[in-house]
Amino acid sequence: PQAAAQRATPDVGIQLFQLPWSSIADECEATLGPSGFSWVQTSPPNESIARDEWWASYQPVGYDLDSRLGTRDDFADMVMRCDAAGVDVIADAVINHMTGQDAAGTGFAGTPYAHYEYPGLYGADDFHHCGLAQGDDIVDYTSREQVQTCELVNLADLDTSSPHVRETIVTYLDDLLSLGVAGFRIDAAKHMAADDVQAIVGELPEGTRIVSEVIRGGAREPVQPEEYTGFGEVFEFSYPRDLGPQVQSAAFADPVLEGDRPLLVPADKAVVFVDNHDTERGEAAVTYKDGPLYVIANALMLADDYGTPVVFSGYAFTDRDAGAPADAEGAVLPASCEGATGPADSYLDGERTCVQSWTAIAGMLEFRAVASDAARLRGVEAGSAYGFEREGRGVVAVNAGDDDIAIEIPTSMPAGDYCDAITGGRDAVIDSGCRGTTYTVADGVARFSLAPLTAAAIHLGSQR
Ligand code: AAO
Repeated sequence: PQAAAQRATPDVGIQLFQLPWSSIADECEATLGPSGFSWVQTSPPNESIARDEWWASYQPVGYDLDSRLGTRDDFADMVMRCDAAGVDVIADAVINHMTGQDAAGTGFAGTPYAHYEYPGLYGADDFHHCGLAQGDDIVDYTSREQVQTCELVNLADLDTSSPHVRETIVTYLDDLLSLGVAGFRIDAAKHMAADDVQAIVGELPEGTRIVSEVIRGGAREPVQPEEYTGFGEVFEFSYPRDLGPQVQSAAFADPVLEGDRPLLVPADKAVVFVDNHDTERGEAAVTYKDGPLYVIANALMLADDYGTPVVFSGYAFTDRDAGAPADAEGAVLPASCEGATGPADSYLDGERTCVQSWTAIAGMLEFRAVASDAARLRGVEAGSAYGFEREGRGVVAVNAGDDDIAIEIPTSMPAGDYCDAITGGRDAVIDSGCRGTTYTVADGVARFSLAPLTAAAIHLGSQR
């Protein structure tokens, strides 16, 4: 039966938040490549202010690749090793702004700077000073002018309409491309006019992947993600805002399956996620702190048919600002995920969540490889349980509630026994049977008995 389970190469990313380059390289070889992640999104690679908080990475001092996460050589080595493992690198590009500290200082790699003065790169004339609010800060997101010409939390806002600024940014991005990165997350893209972003990325080689961060605001916000889809993809925040609360409340509703989902960008422009480094500290309904519910949310996303999913993996925190564990010089410590198979009951601050290593995630990547070309059929609800079929190729089911639930999902998959990809992971079929739970398809129905807070997934490649 495994031979029938042809595999596509699914487009699935993993955000490895604040993980040093040497560790990402190890992850590419040990886990990301073998599990079938096609790209990894890194934290910003350039020199930033020297502070312990994670968000120091979002205050560029310059574009030398020398940061708390590693040197230029470390970065280049990571890109090569990931590429050899079949994993593209998407770098987080902070190009909307420079630092936000009022006082002058010295960057992580020793470069002196002042607010609005970055020797060799930018001077006072290269920045917006909107004059619309105290301290030039954005206070009103319903004003396009404020959003795009005032400062995001005091960060020196580059005038991205200026030829010099554009050239300087393009030179930086070209440098990263010369090391082999496949593309960029464009940080704070909402705060740059879409025309400016388009002009900048238009200078990059064709095929460079661009994913813009444009947080979907309310209808009253004039700057919408749709403006940024002409030259790349965008993170679609409506997706986690829909999925997360459903999982959290164990009350599922089917998405609209015909065409693109309302209020969401077209599927081929959408990068979707359960949470990211901002939302796990903010609006996300479900994060690593929710353990099994987080597995359920990720399983549903990876089984779904809308957008390109990106899984998030960071470190545990109680203080929102706390950086990843670092040495005395501020360099973030390497971390290994060996032995991590699922969410822990509790975490110490700074402990890596290692989501990329979880058995269920590897299993769902295989599910996606086998089933993602098939239609996503209407879901079935049974109390707090919910599931759906990817027509003829896979079925996923979850129970987000507190009671045992039996759920039956009609399917055109061949009758037989299947090994569960959630508990059995990738290659869940073994000589003696299944690595994890066994489920049966009979009479056109897949039957699952699900304990509270568990998930199940079967696919053509997991038939016994
Ligand atoms: C730090 C300090 C500041 C200090 C500053 C300068 O915390 O106190 O002033 O340094 O010294 C990160 C951290 C910041 C940090 C910054 C620089 O999060 O704390 O500031 O680095 O070190 C907006 C942007 C969006 C941005 C987000 C944080 O549009 O681009 O704010 N995300 C990226 C990164 C992020 C990073 C930066 C940008 C800066 O991912 O990590 O900041 O490089 C509404 C708007 C959104 C807006 C949010 C937050 O969203 O729509 O556009 O995001 O508000 O202000 C509902 C609503 C939704 C709303 C959302 C809020 O869901 O529907 O509209 O809630 O969560």
